[in-house]
Amino acid sequence: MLMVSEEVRAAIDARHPVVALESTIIAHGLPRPRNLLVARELEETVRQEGAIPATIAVLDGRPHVGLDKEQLERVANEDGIRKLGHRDLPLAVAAGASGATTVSATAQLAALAGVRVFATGGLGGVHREWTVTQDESADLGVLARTRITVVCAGVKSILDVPATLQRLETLGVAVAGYGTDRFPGFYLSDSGHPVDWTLDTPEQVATVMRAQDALGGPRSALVVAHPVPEEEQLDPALHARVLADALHACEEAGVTGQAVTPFLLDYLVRHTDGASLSANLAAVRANVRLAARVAAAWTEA
Ligand code: PSU
Ligand code: MN
Repeated sequence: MLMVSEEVRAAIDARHPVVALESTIIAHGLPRPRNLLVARELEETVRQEGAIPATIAVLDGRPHVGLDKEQLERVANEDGIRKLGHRDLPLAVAAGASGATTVSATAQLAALAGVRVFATGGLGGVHREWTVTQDESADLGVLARTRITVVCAGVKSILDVPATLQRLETLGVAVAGYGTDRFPGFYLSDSGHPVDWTLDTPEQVATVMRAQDALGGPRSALVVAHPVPEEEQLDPALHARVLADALHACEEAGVTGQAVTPFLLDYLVRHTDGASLSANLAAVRANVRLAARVAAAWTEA
């Protein structure tokens, strides 16, 4: 049932570095037509670093690991493409549906295919107002039970960052700052919250991955929290102002569930004159590059 592209299959078999990429960021996280350009650019970045990109999505009921040109275009441009968390995968397969995969679904499919390293922008997490809405991304639960290394820029400030860090701790997901002892805030290099561990090189990340496997225990993930370079972050004052407006607009519009994250992301792009998009892209690009280096260090030994 899993459709692994020939190129990705060959790379996995040869222990050549492979980086999984999620597709929700393309279909629902970035505006058209920029999204397709970014999707291609991210794949190209992985290749420049000597690794093979494996973008993951479900097309006509088939989970794909590694997309060809036309398939990537469908993810970026097809109207009605769904957003699929891991719980949606069997339903989408049975219905013959097409959808972009979130971190939770991408992590599950990557692990199934044997891809160990995954790059994304930001993880889903605990939403503000959790006590009322109980909205916590399924990403966290899946990371607690999936042996994958996720390179991300932390979680978006649209979420409750300390609550998300606490949930990661409770769920037993390993978290390390890359080159920092601060948890990054996606658009911002520093969320204002610390992390307990710091890793400074791809080789150190790979050493942790090997220790995870050697130590047994639950098959949980490793989150490598990689801050957006300070000179590319969103201006913190602009960020604080627009975020407050965005959260207010979301509540006013009565947006709930899966629609919350795309609504807030879109609001930020429109009300920062694209500055949030620039910071977003800078973060994702840097993550993809680092993930390729981690994948290389991982497959080397
Ligand atoms: N963070 C981003 N951009 C995104 C997402 C998160 O910076 O597009 C997407 C990811 O695919 C993530 C998903 O897995 O949102 C989380 O959605 P939810 O809160 O519905 O689980
Ligand atoms: Mn959610």
